[in-house]
Amino acid sequence: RPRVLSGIQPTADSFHFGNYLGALRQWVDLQRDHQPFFFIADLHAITVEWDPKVLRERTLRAAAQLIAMGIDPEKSAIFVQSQIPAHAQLAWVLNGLTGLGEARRMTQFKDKSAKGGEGSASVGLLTYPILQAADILLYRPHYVPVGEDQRQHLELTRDLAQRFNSRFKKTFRLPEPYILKATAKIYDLQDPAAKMSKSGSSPNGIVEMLDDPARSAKKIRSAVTDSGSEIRFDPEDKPGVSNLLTIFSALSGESVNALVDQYAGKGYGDLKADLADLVVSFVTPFRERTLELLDDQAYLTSVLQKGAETAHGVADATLRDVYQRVGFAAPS
Ligand code: AQP
Repeated sequence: RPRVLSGIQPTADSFHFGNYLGALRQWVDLQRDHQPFFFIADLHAITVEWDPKVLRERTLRAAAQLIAMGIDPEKSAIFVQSQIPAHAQLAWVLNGLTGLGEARRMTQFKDKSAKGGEGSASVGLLTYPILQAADILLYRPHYVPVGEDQRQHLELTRDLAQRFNSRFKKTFRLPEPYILKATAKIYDLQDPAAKMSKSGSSPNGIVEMLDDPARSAKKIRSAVTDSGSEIRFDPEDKPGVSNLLTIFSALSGESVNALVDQYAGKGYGDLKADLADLVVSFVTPFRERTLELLDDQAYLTSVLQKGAETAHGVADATLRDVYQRVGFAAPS
């Protein structure tokens, strides 16, 4: 079975709809006929300010949310990145193969470092995509399910894999991004030109999966819509309504065209009210299940331990090949 791998940072108390529709939902689908590795990227989480206690809590919350949304620990290895030292070890090797200019060109680094001025960004923020390349290449996956914002990092990953393979010996598989066009980028409800994101959004522009469902419904009902009153899918002229239609379609399983037909002659308010109800019925059981899982920390820890064992087996073998090929002396 082809292998899939992806990760998510434990940098918020809750995943948001961008994470879920852009990436996590595909994780759930792909685990059925693939060999899946999913990890919680706590090494990545310390490239920006963090609090150790909160980071530890969020790591368990992330595990609980993954299981609650349908990642099955019997099918998928769910693990914590920092528990597999090979990630940081391979990243170090790849650092030596990455140009400074190449790293600086990453738009996520440019955007995030521009916020506080490049001087205030950590070196970790610059080398973030190199660690991400290591995360991926260690497991030799065929596909990496992510949102559109990760496409450039995936390209760097492929470049580094190719560079390593041609300079040393074929070691890494060139992974394919798995990005679903329809939900590749979910937009901020208050600013539909911007990506829904925890760091960029206005609090009302982001729907958090673990938020009080009534509050999420209110955010949907007060989403910014566009001029005119016609409901049609037109991301250029009607980005607000189009974003709502995308979310509606993804959650309901109905096509965007069917929804447009259904709402012909109706107003934005009708669409938003129905979507708000749909969101409530979706997040309510998810939230209950997550809270239940969080009450059973022994179970969560055992899932992560089992996942780490599976991950170790694959990652350590790849790292051994790498160390040997780059010329590190084998321990006696
Ligand atoms: N708005 C989005 N639309 C589609 N996909 C998205 N992803 C994130 N936002 C959207 C995808 O979610 C996965 C996890 O990404 P991450 O670990 O980078 O998550 P995050 O840092 O919590 O995402 P944010 O909110 O975007 O963080 P900031 O604001 O810090 O940059 C990835 O596959 C990502 O593509």
